[in-house]
Amino acid sequence: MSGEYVNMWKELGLDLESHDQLLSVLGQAYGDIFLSQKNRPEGMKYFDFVVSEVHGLRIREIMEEKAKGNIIVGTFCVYVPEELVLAVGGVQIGLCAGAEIAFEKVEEYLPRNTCALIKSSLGFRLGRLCPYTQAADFVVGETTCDGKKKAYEIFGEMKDVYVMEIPQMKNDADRALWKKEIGRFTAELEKRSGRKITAESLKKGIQTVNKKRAVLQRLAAIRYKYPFVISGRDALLVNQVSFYDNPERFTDSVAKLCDELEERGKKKISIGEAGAKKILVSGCPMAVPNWKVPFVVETSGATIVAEESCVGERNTRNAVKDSGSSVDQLLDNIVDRYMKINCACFTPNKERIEDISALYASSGADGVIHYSLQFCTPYLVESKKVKDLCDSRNMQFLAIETDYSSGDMEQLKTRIEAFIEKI
Ligand code: BJ8
Repeated sequence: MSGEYVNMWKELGLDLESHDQLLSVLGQAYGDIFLSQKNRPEGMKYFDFVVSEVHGLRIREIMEEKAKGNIIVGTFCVYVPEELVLAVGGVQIGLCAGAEIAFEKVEEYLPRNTCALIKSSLGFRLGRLCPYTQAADFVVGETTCDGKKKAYEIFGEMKDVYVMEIPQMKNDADRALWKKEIGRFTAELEKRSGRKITAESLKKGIQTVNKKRAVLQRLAAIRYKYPFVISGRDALLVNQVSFYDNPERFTDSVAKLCDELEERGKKKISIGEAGAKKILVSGCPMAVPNWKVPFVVETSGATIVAEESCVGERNTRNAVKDSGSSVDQLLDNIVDRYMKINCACFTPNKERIEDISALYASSGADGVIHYSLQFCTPYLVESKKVKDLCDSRNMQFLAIETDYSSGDMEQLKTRIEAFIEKI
């Protein structure tokens, strides 16, 4: 990334030396994991460009939005409704939490046995390495798992943090609580932006986010039909970029990619070896730049064809209805849609198991790899339920538990290769 951004990074308070090192490590990893693939779709060039400018051009655009008086909202969970942020003219950014950054410092604040995603979110802040966190006017936390909930108390000592209470169950009382929280968040956004949400602005926000989800669903459906026209790595990258790119431009770029993929499908143009096994990955979200498991899977004789994850299907299924003429009716639609995100933090959560079963069938997968981060109690507990589902349906199943280090790459590779051979 060019030196033209150095002043901007300085103003954002980044640790320039460590930031340079981070960019160089990321550039190397990106080359090895993504650019080395053969026969990639042309449409991925847009995403390569976005990643190459992830701390440059996109940050500049965000700073321009800020200068116009639009609020910048950082998030760590797909439960935070982007529709509302757009309705006040703001920009919502899903903050990275996919790399081991400043873990030594982090462990002065959090127990060592905290999941890597939580440690990473704090690490980027403590290490002053994420321009998005620095640029955000405030960060929205949420009461999902215990680790996150408590880590936001620490995060709040270093950054303006607003916490949304997320229900833990799916009953009427929980819906009522969630409706109240959506109302409280709406008021917060109006206060911070100095703008009132209207039925018109909210409808527009809903439509923009629906289009983004619809195009990602289109991408998913193409992969089910033509599983080898794009790698799982590239599809994951597209989903990761959806969290910080301009929504309209992103939607157009994915639509173009989808057009190309359909053509490739018809012409039988493939990225992989004939006979590769098709894998459904299910579990914890893979935030940028967490690409370890997809890389290992796809260099072991398989292609990932679907992700039951918040960076994947769990976040893109279900649109928000845009019918309704008042803000309150539209807020109800938002409440209903978000209550259907079947995160493992809910209890009971049988809907997630049903989702996995349906996705296995629609994607035509040959096997399921359940991916949990170490110390992530919600997903580790549900891993057994996913195994039970797979056993009862004769679906091949492998559970892996890992972190963001590269220390277990060889071990993972051995297990994943053996699993793929067995399918
Ligand atoms: S809606 S999955 S994005 S909370 S991996 S921090 S659960 S200990 S990320 Fe998530 Fe929202 Fe749910 Fe989705 Fe805790 Fe587990 Fe760590 Fe996790």
